[in-house]
Amino acid sequence: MPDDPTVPVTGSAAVAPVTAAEPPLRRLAAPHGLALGTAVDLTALAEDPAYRAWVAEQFDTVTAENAMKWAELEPTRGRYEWGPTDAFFAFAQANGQRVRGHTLVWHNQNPAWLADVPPDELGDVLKTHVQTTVRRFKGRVWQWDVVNEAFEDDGTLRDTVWLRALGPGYLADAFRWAHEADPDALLFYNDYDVEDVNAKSDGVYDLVRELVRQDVPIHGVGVQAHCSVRHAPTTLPENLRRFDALGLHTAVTEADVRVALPSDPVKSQAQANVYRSLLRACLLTPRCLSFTVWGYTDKYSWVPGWFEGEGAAGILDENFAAKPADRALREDLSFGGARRRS
Ligand code: 9MR
Repeated sequence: MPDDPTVPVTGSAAVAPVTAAEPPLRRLAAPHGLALGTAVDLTALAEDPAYRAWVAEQFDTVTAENAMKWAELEPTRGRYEWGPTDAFFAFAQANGQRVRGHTLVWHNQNPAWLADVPPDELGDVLKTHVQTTVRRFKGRVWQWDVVNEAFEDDGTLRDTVWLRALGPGYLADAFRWAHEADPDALLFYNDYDVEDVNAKSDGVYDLVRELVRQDVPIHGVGVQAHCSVRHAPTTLPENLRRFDALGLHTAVTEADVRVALPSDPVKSQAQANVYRSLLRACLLTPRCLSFTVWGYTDKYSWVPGWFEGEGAAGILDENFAAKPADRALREDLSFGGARRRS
């Protein structure tokens, strides 16, 4: 394989294993001003050398798949457990990787003790959590998912513990609290099923436009992009463009593309096409900063546990062999001129 990242990588028909001589994804992405990332399973990172090596070599941004969620950080009220996350940051630093912090305000994976907090104390408790966490990693988080999944499919605000106790103002407050704690971090709103222009992404658009108008410190919108070959976005470029036009960064934050099991070559090729369309949408959007896959190998994928009969959603199979999807990403990053950043 050529060592020059501008030379195309070929061969999506017959999928050859990626060899050590090939340029890593991160190097192919660099001329585009785009960071290539993956979610990281910290247990696999500690126990599986092949997994660890691939994360270290291929990606320039990493997201802890679960370890930075509130239930993991503060299982007992008032006692933060930073150990696993510190190890994750040390790994990222050793490999020259930037961290996407995931996530501060969510309705899921919150500590059990939160259920016993009286509603009139929830605002203080949330502020303390946001600021304790952001301060702990001040200067070391590139992008924070400040608020995650706050919308329903119809574009209204999701009925969560936060909306009920604090009203809709909790969204702006969360961004202000995070900004106070680390003025240099890029602060994102992040959600799923907002890839297309649809009722849900319209709701997100209206919210962030209003936050921008009010000078609330929000800097970006993350589209998760949990897709399937049977349900692939068709209007992602238009959608990202409208957020870009507000002056906001965008990012593809959790890409995966599941197929009905068992997979076969036709499904794998269809999957590659979806990955390719996600990446292209990001490349077409001047302020799209990063393209993160939600786990790169099927070996540790969350998908089969959540979608009965579906899986094989990653770019590498369970044996770390490249699928057409991996080749498609390499091809698209290799062909075409580097995009101009605005
Ligand atoms: O991949 C994560 C999985 O291991 C957890 O069990 C699950 C619990 O909610 O969260 C998964 O990650 C989610 C992410 O944090 C937010 N967007 C949707 C992701 C997939 O469910």
